[in-house]
Amino acid sequence: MRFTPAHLRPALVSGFLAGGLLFAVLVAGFPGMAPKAQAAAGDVEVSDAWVRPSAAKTGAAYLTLTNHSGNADALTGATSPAAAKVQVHSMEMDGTIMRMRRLDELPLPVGTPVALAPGGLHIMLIGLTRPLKAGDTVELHLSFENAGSLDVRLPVQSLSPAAKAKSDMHDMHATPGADNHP
Ligand SMILES: [Cu+2]
Repeated sequence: MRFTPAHLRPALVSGFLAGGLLFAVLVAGFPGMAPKAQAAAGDVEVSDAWVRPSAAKTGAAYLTLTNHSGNADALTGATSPAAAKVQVHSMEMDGTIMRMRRLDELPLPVGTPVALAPGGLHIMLIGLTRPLKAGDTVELHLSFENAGSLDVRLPVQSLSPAAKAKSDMHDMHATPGADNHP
């Protein structure tokens, strides 16, 4: 699935792929914000986006970025109303110690999904303006070297979208009519 500015709507968009594979993509523009003029913003696809609940001063956001343009691109920055600072971090073993490192930019090769997921690359939300509770949403403004910028809205949840979809299927099975989607 590809999101171009024309597809960016203020409402939360959930896409479900049939055929046994259930996957949800949550992408949205900020309400009240006019669509951006950068036509190239649609060249970067955002999927599997979510934020872990956090009652601490920092939090972590995860998403997968796929560059559908014909040129190499890079995530060069991010901001969020939910945090004072937003940084892209990598996690690497340094001897026996796991260290987080700040990346100035995250390269996005053509056509290769770059996954930011627990245990590896992540978006660090530093100086949270409020605790992140399951069911909340976090807005992220992503800036790319070539593709302009993109506003996405991430659900706060304790499981990855893939794991949550599985869990929701079980929940729906247990309680008919339950709707866990916002
Ligand atoms: Cu980090």
